Amino acid sequence: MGSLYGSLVVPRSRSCGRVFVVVVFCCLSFLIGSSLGSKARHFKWEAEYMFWSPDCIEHVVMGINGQFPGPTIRATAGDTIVVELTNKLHTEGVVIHWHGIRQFGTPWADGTASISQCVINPGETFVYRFKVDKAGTYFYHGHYGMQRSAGLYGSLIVDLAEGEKEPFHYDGEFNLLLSDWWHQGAHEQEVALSSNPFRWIGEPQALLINGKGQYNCSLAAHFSNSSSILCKLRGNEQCAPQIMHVLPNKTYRLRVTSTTALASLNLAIGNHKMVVVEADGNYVQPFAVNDMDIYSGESYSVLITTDQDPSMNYWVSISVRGRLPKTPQGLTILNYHPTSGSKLPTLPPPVSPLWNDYAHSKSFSNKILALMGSAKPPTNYHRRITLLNTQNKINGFTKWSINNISLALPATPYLGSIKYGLKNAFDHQSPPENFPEYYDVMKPPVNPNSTQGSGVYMLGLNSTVDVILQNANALDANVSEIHPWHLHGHDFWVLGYGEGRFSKKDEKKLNLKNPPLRNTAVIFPYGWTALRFVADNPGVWAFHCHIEPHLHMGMGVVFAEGVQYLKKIPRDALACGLTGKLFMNNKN
Ligand SMILES: *[C@@H]1O[C@H](CO)[C@@H](O)[C@H](O)[C@H]1NC(C)=O
Ligand SMILES: *[C@@H]1O[C@H](CO)[C@@H](O)[C@H](O)[C@H]1NC(C)=O
Ligand SMILES: *[C@@H]1O[C@H](CO)[C@@H](O)[C@H](O)[C@H]1NC(C)=O
Ligand SMILES: *[C@@H]1O[C@H](CO)[C@@H](O)[C@H](O)[C@H]1NC(C)=O
Ligand SMILES: *[C@@H]1O[C@H](CO)[C@@H](O)[C@H](O)[C@H]1NC(C)=O
Ligand SMILES: *[C@@H]1O[C@H](CO)[C@@H](O)[C@H](O)[C@H]1NC(C)=O
Ligand SMILES: *[C@@H]1O[C@H](CO)[C@@H](O)[C@H](O)[C@H]1NC(C)=O
Ligand SMILES: [Cu+2]
Repeated sequence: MGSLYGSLVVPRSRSCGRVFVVVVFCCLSFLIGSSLGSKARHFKWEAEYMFWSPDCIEHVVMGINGQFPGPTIRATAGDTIVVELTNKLHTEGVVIHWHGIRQFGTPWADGTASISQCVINPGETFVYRFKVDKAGTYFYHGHYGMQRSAGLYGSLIVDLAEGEKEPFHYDGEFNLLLSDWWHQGAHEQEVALSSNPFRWIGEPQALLINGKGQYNCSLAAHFSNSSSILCKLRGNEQCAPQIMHVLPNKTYRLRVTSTTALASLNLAIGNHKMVVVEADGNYVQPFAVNDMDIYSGESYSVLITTDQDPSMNYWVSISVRGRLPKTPQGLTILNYHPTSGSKLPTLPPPVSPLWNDYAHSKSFSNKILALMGSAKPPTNYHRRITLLNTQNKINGFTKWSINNISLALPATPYLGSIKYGLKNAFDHQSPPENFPEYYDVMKPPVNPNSTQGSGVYMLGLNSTVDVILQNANALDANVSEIHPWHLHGHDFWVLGYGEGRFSKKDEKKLNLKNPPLRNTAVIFPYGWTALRFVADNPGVWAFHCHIEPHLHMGMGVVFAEGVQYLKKIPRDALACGLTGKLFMNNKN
């Protein structure tokens, strides 16, 4: 069997070193942590365009401090993160959203353009200061235009506070930040999606694991009958896979996050089962699987045990789910030391489930339940909002709408316009709470036209809100897509998934006993998903499909609660639009 990196032989000590480093780091941080407690962690970042070869082909990507993906933030629960972000993009604004961090007391640091803040102009610096209050696996990404598609993302990992223990054991860990990559630049994609006639961006050219994929060659070429050629990589290329070096008979925690623009993924590791233990920063009842789905916006921790033949190597693969795949699997290698060097696995990569085997996906989603002892949802809700997801036309342009309104973000961030009672900053009519009884979710809309809007769902502070996400047929017959919905500022309980239109009889089947807490939940084609959350975080919060083109086409809503209780919103966050003018006229 061939060697992956011709001349590269990974010395044994590197892998041993990894385990030692973890141990030493834990001891050190225990000593420091126990005497000093939580601390502020400062970062100085510059967002910039740069040349990079994520999939062995050079393109322009959006990076941070010359890195793609951006630097990993590692912190301890209770710490304050301070990121001084300077915009070095020259011709466009930028913001960064800290995905999964609830931003209690700091809604202006949520990093959503037009919602929580004004974009940071070229050359300007904005300071994100917020507390990471809960251990878990998170990430960050751009939240303006399609900057996430351009490559603006990275990992954010929060360790448990000193003295606390995970409800599972592991000897070492790896981080797998998953994404998808197009050769067409993000600006061009944006223009394509906003054009009439509509131009779809198509499937990604490559799937990336920690920002690395291969477009013009394959690590597994010798297992396929296609004409793909075997990658000849030295190991130091930007697109060379990051090999996961492990020791036999150990347990590893894999922190898996998906920041894909479009692709829903299935992750598998040859010959190894994965035990799911964490979802979106919350513990789940552990369960073992051979492969797992992950949708954009989600994060998981899974445990693997290195109990397989250590003289072999094993594939780690990601493949597209829910859309007819036109993108090769993303691959890296699980490498047991010392005997197996950098050899390619002798078995073909795992075969992923059929892209449209939704029963497989639903079975996985339904296995995710809260770990015993986790916070339970309130038994009753105060308000239920049903959100119908449809694809529509607006003056001939293709959009996504929620209860017939396609979200069009205003120029002035809601946080400021609501706080200061500015009447003309956004639509003051509240968006619909439901959709007409007669609407057939199984068929293309009879009248496909909808409208654009910028209204807000104003929630009572501390009220319990149920959201029923209702999927439907898109514009074309027999098409209904997957949409992973992500809520800012809160976790929600996922009370259940179901088929067709949500009805009274579904009500009784909702899980109030051990629903998982999450920040992202999928709606399956033609299905519904029921969520519950407590609106206990004063601020304005986006709730949207995490598929970047869908959000760009209006697939989102805005929630606000308790904004009047916010004392002082940093002016830096609101120095644009009508709030910018307000400050200019009112200098004190
Ligand atoms: C693949 O891309 C890399 C980087 O651009 C290039 O060096 C290499 O020659 C390409 N290989 C093929 C077969 O096109
Ligand atoms: C490749 O072709 C051979 C012979 O036609 C076939 O037996 C095998 O299953 C094919 N493999 C794949 C991965 O399609
Ligand atoms: C791993 O554990 C198995 C079963 O306990 C044992 O047979 C094997 O020798 C161990 N391998 C190593 C490399 O320690
Ligand atoms: C939808 O809007 C278009 C114009 O944008 C119009 O021509 C068409 O008749 C409308 N469809 C219906 C069913 O009203
Ligand atoms: C959406 O709006 C159009 C045009 O106003 C209307 O004809 C259609 O019935 C509405 N659909 C729903 C689901 O409310
Ligand atoms: C909301 O809940 C918080 C925390 O439980 C409490 O401090 C606050 O007073 C409540 N506010 C309202 C308006 O109910
Ligand atoms: C949609 O599916 C139905 C039932 O399976 C079928 O009768 C119909 O022809 C399909 N329509 C299209 C446009 O594919
Ligand atoms: Cu979507």
